Amino acid sequence: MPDQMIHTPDNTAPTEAAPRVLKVLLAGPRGFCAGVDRAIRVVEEAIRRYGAPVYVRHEIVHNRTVVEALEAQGAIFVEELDEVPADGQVVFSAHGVPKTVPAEAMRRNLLYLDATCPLVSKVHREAERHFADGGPESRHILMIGHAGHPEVVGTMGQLPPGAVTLINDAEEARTVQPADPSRLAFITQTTLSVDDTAEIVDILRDRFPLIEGPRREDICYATTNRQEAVKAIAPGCDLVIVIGSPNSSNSQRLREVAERSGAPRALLVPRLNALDWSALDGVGTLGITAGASAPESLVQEMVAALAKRFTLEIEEITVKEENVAFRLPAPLG
Ligand code: 0JX
Ligand code: SF4
Repeated sequence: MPDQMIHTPDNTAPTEAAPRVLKVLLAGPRGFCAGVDRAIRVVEEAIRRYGAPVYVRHEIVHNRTVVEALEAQGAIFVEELDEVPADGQVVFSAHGVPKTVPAEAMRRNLLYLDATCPLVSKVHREAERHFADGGPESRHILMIGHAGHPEVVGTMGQLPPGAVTLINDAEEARTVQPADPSRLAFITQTTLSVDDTAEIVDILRDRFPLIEGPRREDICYATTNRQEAVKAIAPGCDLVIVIGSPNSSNSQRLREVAERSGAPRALLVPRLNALDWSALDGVGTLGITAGASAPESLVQEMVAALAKRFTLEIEEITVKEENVAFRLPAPLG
């Protein structure tokens, strides 16, 4: 009898069950946008040119992993300029700052670099154009956005107090009572929900037919594309994980969009070490995306950990290719 036909207890023993299959749908685009990439490069380049420490006013982008990596290179994060010493160099975050901030930096002779995303600066210029120096052409501005968010504070702070009224939601759009409804304009935060904002804009245009504004809103390409991508994967998923920080507006919106687009559950998870594995019980298809401030390494870290527990079937679903890049601000570019 040939050797290979001998059945020994070893080769007949049942083998350990293979890990169960988990299908993973990766949304594309996801993660870093051009404004975030530029803002991080501003800090890195400032440290390279001027030496550590370089101060950064507010988290450069809303992500702890990014902040900690820059701290390791010599960045010091502060909330206000008065925490920056007299001879310090300071970078303003991607979200933008009120006009009072560069004015104060100049008054103190601080060397400052502005990492405000060019797409946020564009909204600042729009606001100034509508305000038209408060002259006869001036329009009162309704800003659609979330109270207290640094981008909203920065954009409203381009104009004198009282020039802009914040509209947080559809209810406020229905009830706002501007002094002169014939001289109005609207602008928006760049990281809002595309669908919620469309509803608010419709209400404003209905109530104030003469209101001026962008064709749709000021939501940026990156926010729009990431929401479209999560909409494409959500209906086929039992759970969507959005990698991003709780203080990241665009990441929060991705989580909401996932649930509204058909995912039974969506979780915002800053990174792997915050994942509660029991969330995957009973999940056959998992969607993964990442906010505009979340590094791709955090996605890969999660996929690698999943691969240790499951047999993964990964599919990448890309709804749009992006090729946007911004130059560094003048002193560095
Ligand atoms: O909270 P946001 O989404 O505005 O900011 P985050 O998470 O830092 O994203 C990148 C910066 C976006 C500015 O528009
Ligand atoms: Fe700029 Fe949009 Fe990125 Fe904000 S999310 S930094 S506006 S590209």
